[in-house]
Amino acid sequence: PHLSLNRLCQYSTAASANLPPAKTGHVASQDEKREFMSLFPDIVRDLTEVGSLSDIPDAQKWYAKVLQYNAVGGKMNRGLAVSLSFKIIASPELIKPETIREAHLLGWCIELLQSFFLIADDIIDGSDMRRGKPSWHCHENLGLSAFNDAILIEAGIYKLLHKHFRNAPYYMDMLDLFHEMTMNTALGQALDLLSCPAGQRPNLSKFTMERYNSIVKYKTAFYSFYLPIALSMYMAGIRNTDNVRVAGITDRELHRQARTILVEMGQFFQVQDDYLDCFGDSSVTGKIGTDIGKGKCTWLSVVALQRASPSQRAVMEKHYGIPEQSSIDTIKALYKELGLRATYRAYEDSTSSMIRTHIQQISRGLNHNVFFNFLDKIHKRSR
Ligand code: DMA
Ligand code: MG
Ligand code: MG
Ligand code: MG
Repeated sequence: PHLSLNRLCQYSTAASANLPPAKTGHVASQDEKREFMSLFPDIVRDLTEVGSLSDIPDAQKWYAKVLQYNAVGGKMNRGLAVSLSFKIIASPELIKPETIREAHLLGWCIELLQSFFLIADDIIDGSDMRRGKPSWHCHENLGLSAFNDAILIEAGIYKLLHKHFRNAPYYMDMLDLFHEMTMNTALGQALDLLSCPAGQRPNLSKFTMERYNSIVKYKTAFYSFYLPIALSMYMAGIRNTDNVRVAGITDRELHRQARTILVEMGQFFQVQDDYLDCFGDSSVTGKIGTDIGKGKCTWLSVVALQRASPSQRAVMEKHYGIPEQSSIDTIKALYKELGLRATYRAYEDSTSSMIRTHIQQISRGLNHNVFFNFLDKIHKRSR
């Protein structure tokens, strides 16, 4: 069904009042998180108190409000990953308060990219809740005008990069990288949407694991996993597993290696996201699942179709992608009948150990802890 403004928000602010605050998982240390968060006021100031905005005070105030509502409140794994990785791969003389601060600034740029995509994603997916509160388009009936705020946030990335990095030798590489990651993510979102075109029944014959892997590689893995590590590599220069500086900051082979592992991890992360959409606890994830009702090509739907008998497939054909609660319940019951929860638990263990093995197989590349740290953060996650 096409987006229409009056259908945009079924979510009421009152519903969120009953939710306990989102629980924190096993993420970066509290100190690192606090240090990262302590930069946020500077980010808002950089973006809103630059000379040119003082002649449009209303827009200036609005922008600050948009940032405060949308850029914080998540797990911040992506943002924190830049400095965590930088501390592992950079030579000791490079690790000092100024460079850690720069790594945090880049981390905030990723968090802004994430908020930009999430505002749009929630409008598109009809998701009324995010991080335990109404999605931005549901906040104060913003509706589709929320989309302009997504654009504002994206533009902020380039303002920050220009302000803080324009003289860095890797400025161009970083700009290219942000542009490439944005393009990839949007292509992934396009693929995601093509599986369930507006006004049509989902085309279940397209729900293959191969297709699924492409969707999630593009829509999630690049910007969530490769981007933070690649940024830290640009900042640090590159050292191999024996801590010997092996290459310039843009060494292609090392980037290719990192990218391969990180894309694998990102795909794993999105499988978890899909599982949590259906079987997660909203008070922990801070969002309400919409995948079944929207007819998304998810890991659960693909595995279900692989396993379904002809009559079970018919249930999918009839009920998948119908937003009525009774259809959603029917699909959830089918998932349970097919044993998908146990399949997921087995998948989670085997994929995590497979990725671990792949990391160990990197012989002349980056310090393995860059990858292990990231993997530890997502294994068995519930939010
Ligand atoms: C996430 O897909 C991808 C992007 C680029 C935001 P999703 O719709 O499954 O994410 P979520 O479950 O957070 O809405
Ligand atoms: Mg979504
Ligand atoms: Mg989506
Ligand atoms: Mg999801």
